Amino acid sequence: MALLIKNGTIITAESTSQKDILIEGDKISRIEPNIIIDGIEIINAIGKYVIPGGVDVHTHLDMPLGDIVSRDDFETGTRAAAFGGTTTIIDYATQTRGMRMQEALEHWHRKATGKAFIDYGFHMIVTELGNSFDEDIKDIIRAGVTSFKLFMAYPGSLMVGDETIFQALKISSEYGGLICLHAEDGNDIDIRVKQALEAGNISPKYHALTRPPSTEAIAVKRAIELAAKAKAPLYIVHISSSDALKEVEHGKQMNLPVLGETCPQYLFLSIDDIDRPNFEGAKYVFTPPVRERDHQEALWQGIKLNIIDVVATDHCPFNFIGDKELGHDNFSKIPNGGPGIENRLHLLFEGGVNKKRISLNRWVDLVSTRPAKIFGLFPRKGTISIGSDADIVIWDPNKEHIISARTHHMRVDYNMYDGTKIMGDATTVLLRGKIIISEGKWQGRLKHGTFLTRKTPNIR
Ligand code: DUC
Ligand code: ZN
Ligand code: ZN
Repeated sequence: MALLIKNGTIITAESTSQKDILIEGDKISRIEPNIIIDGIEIINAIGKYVIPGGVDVHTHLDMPLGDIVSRDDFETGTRAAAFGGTTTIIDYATQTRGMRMQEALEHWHRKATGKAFIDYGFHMIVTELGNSFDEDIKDIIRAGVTSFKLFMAYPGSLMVGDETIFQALKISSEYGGLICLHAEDGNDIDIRVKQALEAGNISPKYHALTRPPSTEAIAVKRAIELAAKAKAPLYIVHISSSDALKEVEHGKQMNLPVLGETCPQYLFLSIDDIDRPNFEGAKYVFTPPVRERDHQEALWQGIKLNIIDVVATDHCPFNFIGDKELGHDNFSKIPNGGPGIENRLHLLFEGGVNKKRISLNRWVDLVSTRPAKIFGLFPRKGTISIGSDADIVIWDPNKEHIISARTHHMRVDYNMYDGTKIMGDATTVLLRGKIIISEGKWQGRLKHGTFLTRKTPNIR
């Protein structure tokens, strides 16, 4: 089956061009001006941008948290992602204590197989290394899961000590893997949380006030020192503050292989949101927390200066009714996480391109190309080039779209950006040459999202 995309403006991280794209089977086979072939299906992209499908490298679908589970599974989450122009995700599989990494991976495969509408890979969350960690890390990398996440926060559940982080950095880098770190000082935060609750401070905003920027920056600094000692690359997930950003900048200035990720919530939301009345602030409880407004501009600046490499979502949806309410009388019991898988390209386009903070090419780089490169998917994903998977989004820069929980496709009862006006939207979306959304209408009858075995990361 062949398909021709005509008359669009192709935007990649490197270039902007007026060319047609021929797709044969799963792949892009020709990119040339004015391709004419009779008798095949044509998509007319006149007046539209033609971009590589978005790559969201930070999601939590079907993720258990205490007695509840994140509300989107691999079916609803990947469908919502596609509506926003994302065609690849990397989700976090979790190895809990006492469990081998292989077991966790099989478990996550069972969650996703046959359910996903877009392609997916996994990272492995590691909560303990165990006796055979060297073998385990090697096996997991061989299975195509080439990155691992460790936590410096949540003592008693996810947090690991510096010795574990150091070992993981060393061993995984020997086999070409990449360590992703959740950098917040968990012990310091726990003391602050206890003090707040003892003083009767129970409302959602204390989630942010007990995790000040210093608790993030100190952890980022320590993490970079550990990575330098281990001579290993390091990827800091969900950077939320200018303080943490400065540590990453410093690491980069020292020529250390440190990479930074931020998320739209840190570019668009602030402490004013978590302080909304009637417990509405709970909708904005995720970790690290929202910050004072001036951190937003610092992060945009970090994007401009390439201190931030990737914008991912950390999509981890819980309902306001029923889920977030669990913390009505105690902010520390509010499930941590917010929805966003559908709106990443929208928000970065509006706040970045339309507000003239970044170019169209940098937009594509941040949401597709750079994450694909870093996490071993390039050039199969993350670009429009001959031989790449035909994961393509037709983006209409003139289509107005107001974000709303009433119309979004995520299976969650609120949207953190409700009412935000976006000029620009994904209108047609292709996954490996198959049209899954056509002019805004769902066409994805088959769940033909597949697991991606990733190559070793490319951090340059
Ligand atoms: N960290 C994440 O990356 N996601 C959800 C919660 C958390 O602490
Ligand atoms: Zn985290
Ligand atoms: Zn996360």
